[in-house]
Amino acid sequence: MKKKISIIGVPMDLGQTRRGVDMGPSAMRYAGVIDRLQQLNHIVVDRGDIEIGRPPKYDIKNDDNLKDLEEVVKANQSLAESVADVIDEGDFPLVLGGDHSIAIGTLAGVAKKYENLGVIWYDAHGDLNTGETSPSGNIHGMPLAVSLGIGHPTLTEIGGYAPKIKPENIVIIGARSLDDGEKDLIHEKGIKVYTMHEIDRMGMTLVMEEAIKHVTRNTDGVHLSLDLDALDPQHAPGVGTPVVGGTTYREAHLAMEMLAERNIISSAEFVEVNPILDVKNQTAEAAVGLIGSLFGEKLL
Ligand code: 4U7
Ligand code: MN
Ligand code: MN
Ligand code: MN
Repeated sequence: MKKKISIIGVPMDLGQTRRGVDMGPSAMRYAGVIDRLQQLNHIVVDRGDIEIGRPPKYDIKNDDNLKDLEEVVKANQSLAESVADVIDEGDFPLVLGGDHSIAIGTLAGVAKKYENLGVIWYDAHGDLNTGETSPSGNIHGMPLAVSLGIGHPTLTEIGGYAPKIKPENIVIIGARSLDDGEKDLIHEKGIKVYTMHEIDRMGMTLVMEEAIKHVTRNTDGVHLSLDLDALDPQHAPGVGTPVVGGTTYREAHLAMEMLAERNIISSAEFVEVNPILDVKNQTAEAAVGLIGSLFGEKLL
């Protein structure tokens, strides 16, 4: 199905401490994301990049264990506005990161426009930390909690409302690294998680069938948040927090192809591509390939 897709780049790297992930949007553009989507007959508008403030000194934790909080909040506020504008204009928002802290702004913009938003969180991690539970103070480990309304109020109130999403509308896929506080939150809120164990055991086909069922029950839109570290580091080496034992290149494509077949995704973001850590832009190219599959690319 032909779509009008608006691309928003977010050169954010302040949600974590490995510099270079701010170049992710460029790397995906150079890997041909626009051509790839135009080849599929979609109309593509590149809205350029969100401006990111630069702190006088990087990686300074505040008293709440949140690094570079002010700049992260500012950028996410403006991202939320851009994303909401894109939806108001009837376009599909495709956000390119940047570290995963930008999901706070993306979801603040998207959820404003949906009553009951479903979320697929494709990631090695849960991103369910708060300043209290985080071992790192890195905000890219917190966006899913923040969107549930859990965490520092300056983060949860971005966009002027909270929460953005409900625990029963979320599915996490590909998890293999969860901190204790995140595990507690998953149990407490009853969040559906397909860890690598379930993917091994059931196969990606069944996992995606169940996941799609889960996020489309009672929802009026579904957001895909894809962290490239969900893929095994063999296939996506250019990420800041790689974890061995991830989904294969083909499993990730199959997941995207199944989402395309069902045409359920109404907004998406691809995050954590770090060109400094990458090998010949392989991770950005993998991301662009996955974007192709999500938007309907097929061999025959
Ligand atoms: B990503 C971590 F402790 N959980 O909070 C943390 F393991 O957006 C990693 O998924 C977070 O890449 C990874 O710092 C965040 C850590
Ligand atoms: Mn809403
Ligand atoms: Mn991750
Ligand atoms: Mn993540």
